[in-house]
Amino acid sequence: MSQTQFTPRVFSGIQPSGGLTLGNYLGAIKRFVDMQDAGGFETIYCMVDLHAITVWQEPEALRRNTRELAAGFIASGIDPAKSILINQSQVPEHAQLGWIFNCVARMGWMSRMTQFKDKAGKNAEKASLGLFGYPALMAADILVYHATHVPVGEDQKQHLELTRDIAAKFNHDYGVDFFPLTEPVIEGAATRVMSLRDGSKKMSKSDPSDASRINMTDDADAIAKKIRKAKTDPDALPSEAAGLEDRPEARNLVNIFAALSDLSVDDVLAEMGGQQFGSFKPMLAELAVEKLSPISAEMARLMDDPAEIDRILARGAAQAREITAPILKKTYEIVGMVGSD
Ligand code: AQP
Repeated sequence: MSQTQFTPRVFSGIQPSGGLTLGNYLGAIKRFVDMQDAGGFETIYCMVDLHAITVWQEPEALRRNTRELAAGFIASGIDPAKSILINQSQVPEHAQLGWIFNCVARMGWMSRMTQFKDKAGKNAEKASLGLFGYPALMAADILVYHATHVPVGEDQKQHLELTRDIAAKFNHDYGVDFFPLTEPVIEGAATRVMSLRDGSKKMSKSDPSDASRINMTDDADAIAKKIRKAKTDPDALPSEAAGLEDRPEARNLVNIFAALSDLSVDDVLAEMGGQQFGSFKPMLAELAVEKLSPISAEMARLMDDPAEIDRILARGAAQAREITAPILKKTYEIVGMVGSD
């Protein structure tokens, strides 16, 4: 079978399941902006509202969080004139392809997803079916654009492998070369930003402890206080990255510093090695405020005009459907749905 050449296309999304965190910013959005500005790719970025409701969301909070997330994307540098910006539910082909992929993915594959186990915990019986099926919809989000590259944080690696498995099984079962094997792009110093209270846990917007994360809407005082109180150990910073092994909290703060300043961890430690946290933390707080304050101020300004955000998302959905409708139609045709041929 000849190898199809796919248009270089980037897709990624974030759930509007709460306010944006520094983890989402460094692990995802900042890199979305880099890929948009680097050129060479069509870029599509998404507020994945259908994923958010796999756990309970108050409707008004979901609406607000979706608009605030869109404001966060734009304030961070996503330009709706350069990238397609959408909320998932306005592009129905995501969910339609998601159903087909529910029928391609195997129960055994889904049962191995560690994020489901983490999120459902001991209460798996009470988790929604949507939470279990989430990775098949995520595969559809990506493949309904024939996206070739997906920038994500480390925690999404397993879901990206499943996306490739689904594409490969679909292509094999139907004897086609229709869906690409998408490449995950997991790069940079902050692919896994950890909780400020526990270096073994990912910083997460749904962590019950607000002190565990920096929210993109935190003011300068809140950021400084959370960094000052961040858990650390009593030792000074090492001069090389190897010295951070077995020091998860120290490594986390250095990774955050490196990612915010666009330096490597080695460069940061070459300069800061030997410093105590008493002097490093205020520098980190100052850097975080310098980088995040302009974004949160712009988010607040954009949130003053939610109708404009809605217009941007509606325009994005129309552009997106020019890509997704033909891909879904062809998928239906391959699968054998009458009315699509
Ligand atoms: N701590 C993190 N470090 C680096 N990257 C992260 N991402 C999330 N947390 C970190 C990346 O952000 C993108 C969007 O993630 P998501 O909101 O769709 O889902 P999530 O990974 O489950 O994020 P949260 O904050 O933990 O949300 P909740 O609490 O609702 O589950 C992804 O690219 C992810 O890798």
